[in-house]
Amino acid sequence: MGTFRIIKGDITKCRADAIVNAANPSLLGGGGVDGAIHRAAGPELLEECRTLNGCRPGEAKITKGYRLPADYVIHTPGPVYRGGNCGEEQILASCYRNSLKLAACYERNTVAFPSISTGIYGYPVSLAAKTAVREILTFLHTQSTVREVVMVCFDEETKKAYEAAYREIGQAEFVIRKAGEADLADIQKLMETTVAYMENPDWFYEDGKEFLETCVKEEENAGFAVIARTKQEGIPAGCFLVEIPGDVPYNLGNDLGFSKEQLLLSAHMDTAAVAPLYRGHHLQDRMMEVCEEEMKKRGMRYLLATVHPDNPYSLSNVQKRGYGIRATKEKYGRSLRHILCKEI
Ligand code: AR6
Repeated sequence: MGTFRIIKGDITKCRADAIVNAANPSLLGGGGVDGAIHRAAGPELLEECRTLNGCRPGEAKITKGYRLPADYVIHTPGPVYRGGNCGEEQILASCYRNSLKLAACYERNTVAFPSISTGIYGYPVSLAAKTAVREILTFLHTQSTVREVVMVCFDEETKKAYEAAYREIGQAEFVIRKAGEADLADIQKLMETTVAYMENPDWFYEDGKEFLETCVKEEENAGFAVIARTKQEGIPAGCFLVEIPGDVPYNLGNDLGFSKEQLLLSAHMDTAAVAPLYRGHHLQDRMMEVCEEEMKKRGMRYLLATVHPDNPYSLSNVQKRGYGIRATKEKYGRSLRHILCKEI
């Protein structure tokens, strides 16, 4: 994962591979940081901007940096703040996301941002900072081209707001509890996000997820699910699903030559999803621990898991919790999987 820094300074002096400009939709210059960037880059920047045909709020376009120390300038018009109910947050999030995607596309390793929309466009800085930091960290946790993002704050108050937003995510506390039917939509969203950001979608086995509903139903004894939420705001941060399949052909115990009696005491430690923003908090491990405790209470003996052999993250996670590789074979169509087991 790349690094994120917050500094006080002037972005026009920044030696990043690319700096971001809080532009307006014409891309033809203006006041604030936009004016400062155009002054420092020289008139060639405006000439190149004229060829771009403007840019919609939330989108981003790239030019060379000319006389700036930065090689490139990524221009993104932020939203004008109109009270917060006009889609401002989504547009601001898109500014950060699209600027970072463009930087990665141009293989830039370091990117510097100003505080988009919090000057002339009037976005309250404490709110803007939360959205900005969330988007930047999510991006840094899910790709490896952009290695450093620097937030360049022009004044102390802005810097403090970004530092507070960063602290809030870094020091987040979580509540992990049994998931119920009311959590179903949040769990589905967590799983979709996990697949969307995965390096190799083949690592995630998406079919046969009908049991998800079984997992969250109180009366069912065929599964168990937990959801992790932030303590402060209840934001869904991760989920873990366990299936208790019983004596059926797809019970993984069959791949390990289990007897009928053993099959009835086996649980599939099936699916883990952690929101990219909250990676690094050991959530998968903590959720798995809760699930293992529950399986113990229910009298289960064999905890079974499958991991794609090329997925080093999941493999080291489960091995650290004491699961050993018992077999490696093609499962779920033609995809290779290690089958791991932990006896409790
Ligand atoms: N380096 C870093 N940050 C700066 C600099 C600098 N040199 N100069 C100002 N800031 P603003 P917006 C900070 O108004 O709200 C333009 O006219 C500033 O203190 O530049 O997105 C455009 O053409 C504030 O914290 O951008 C648009 O019309 C932050 O940069 C409109 O302003 C953003 O303030 C965009 O408004």
